[in-house]
Amino acid sequence: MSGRKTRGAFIVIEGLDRSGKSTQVALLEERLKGEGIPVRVMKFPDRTTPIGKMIDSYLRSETEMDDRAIHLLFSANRWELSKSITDALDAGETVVCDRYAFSGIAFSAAKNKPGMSFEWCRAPDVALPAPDLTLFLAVTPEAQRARGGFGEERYEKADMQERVEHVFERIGVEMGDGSRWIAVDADGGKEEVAQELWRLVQPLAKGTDRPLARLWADLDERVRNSHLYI
Ligand code: DGP
Repeated sequence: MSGRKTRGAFIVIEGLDRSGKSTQVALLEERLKGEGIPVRVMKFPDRTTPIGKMIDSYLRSETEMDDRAIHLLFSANRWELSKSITDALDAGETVVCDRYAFSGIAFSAAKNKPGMSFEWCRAPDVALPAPDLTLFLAVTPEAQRARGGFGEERYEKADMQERVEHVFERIGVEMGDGSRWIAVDADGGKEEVAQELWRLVQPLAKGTDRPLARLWADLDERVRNSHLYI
């Protein structure tokens, strides 16, 4: 990298199903490569690992699983690949990730099952590498419908998506100052949305000198400092 920084930046793209996430990740990858920036694209769930294959089978309704068990598998899938993320960042690559821990909370908490509170759903992902920037693609139900409606997978139903959106909203509020989590209006055309994403990503495109943070590290600290931590 020219003007080399300590590490690559970690960018996450989140959103509801049919929000144009995967298209935008591909366009962002193309743009970064065009600028000569080394980029690593990742996607969660990563369905290629043994854990990912179990998730894939669940999403396609080929297997049933306890809601808590599948939640923990989604998280385990992120943990098993977390070293690939940090290795790529250390090597100076910009990591662009299609979904991450925020989907983990949103889709599981949206099930409204006893014992699966927001906090419970967040817990297994505490201390994962924290993105430097998460861009949430906000899309209206009308735009979702106009994009051809949902597919066949387990969560692709309008009422579920509505509940998922509410949890994402809460995550956005709790992420704080607006520098690490930005909601982007994704109802527009793909070039228009891509332009806006690039405007937001560009300041980080050459990497960053900021130490890599950990997700919800303050929660981790609180537990460590309490008498509950052995
Ligand atoms: P995708 O491959 O991006 O279409 O995602 C597959 C589906 O799985 C999608 O409906 C969102 C959902 N999903 C993604 N990550 C998680 C997660 O960590 N937990 C749960 N429960 N669902 C997730």
